[in-house]
Amino acid sequence: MKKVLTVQDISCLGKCSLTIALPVISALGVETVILPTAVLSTHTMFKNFTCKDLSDQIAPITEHWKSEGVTFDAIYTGYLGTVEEIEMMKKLFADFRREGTVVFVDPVMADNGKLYPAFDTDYVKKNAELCACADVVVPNITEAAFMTGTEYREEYDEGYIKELLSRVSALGARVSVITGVSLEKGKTGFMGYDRETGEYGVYQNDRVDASYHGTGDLFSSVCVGELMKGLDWRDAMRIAADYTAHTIEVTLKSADKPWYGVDFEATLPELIAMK
Ligand code: PXL
Repeated sequence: MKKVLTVQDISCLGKCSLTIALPVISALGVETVILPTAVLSTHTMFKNFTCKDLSDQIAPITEHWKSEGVTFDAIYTGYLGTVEEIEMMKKLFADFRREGTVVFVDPVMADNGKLYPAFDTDYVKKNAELCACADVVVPNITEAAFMTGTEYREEYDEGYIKELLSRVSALGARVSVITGVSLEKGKTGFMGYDRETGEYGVYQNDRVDASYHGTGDLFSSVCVGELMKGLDWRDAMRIAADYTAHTIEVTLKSADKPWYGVDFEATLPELIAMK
């Protein structure tokens, strides 16, 4: 059985990060090892959430794993929180990377042209360094613009996305994918570039007019699970894009609380059957 390590926070209530990655990747038939970087009472869309940093646990936990001779088929990092933790990820990649290990970095830090409140330019710089150590990176347009010092545009064309892609690709990952890309009115999806083959991958599905917390984590978790099933990155990401859009549609039919998260539990059986 394939084994993935995912490193991100655990927000106990509300759906994002580890409470999505663990059930989703497991449902795809892949063993999911977790390394929680912080424990929060809820995700950050709630008021008055508590947060306990767990970065002092990263070294002892990973040292124990090393003494057990543990290896991973993929390492997937999401929301991390501090520059120190990002730095620790570089060491973790070096310690656990083997021939064929897929290092997948989702540099969660910004959206809609803005950094999340907790982050600054040092955090952006560190994330760009982390992307340089990865095999696959999946920034959204805002994250890609910040990491490459490119102007963020709300209105853009394929030329702008290709320029962003070439700059993200220059950071060093083999596959660079920009998410949340809309190349036609009413559509959304991704555009990616494979540095080894020089090929682009573009996928657009119907845009669901709603924005839910945690959907980026859902997209990335599905990508990682599907990559572990042996799919090509373009197919893995097409399934992830379709599944995420479908799950948003299903969630729209229930109570309206976009800040809480999506009802992925209702759609997991469909994900398992998707090709
Ligand atoms: O969904 C990404 C994410 C994960 N974890 C925490 C977050 C966010 C995004 O805001 O705040 C704690």
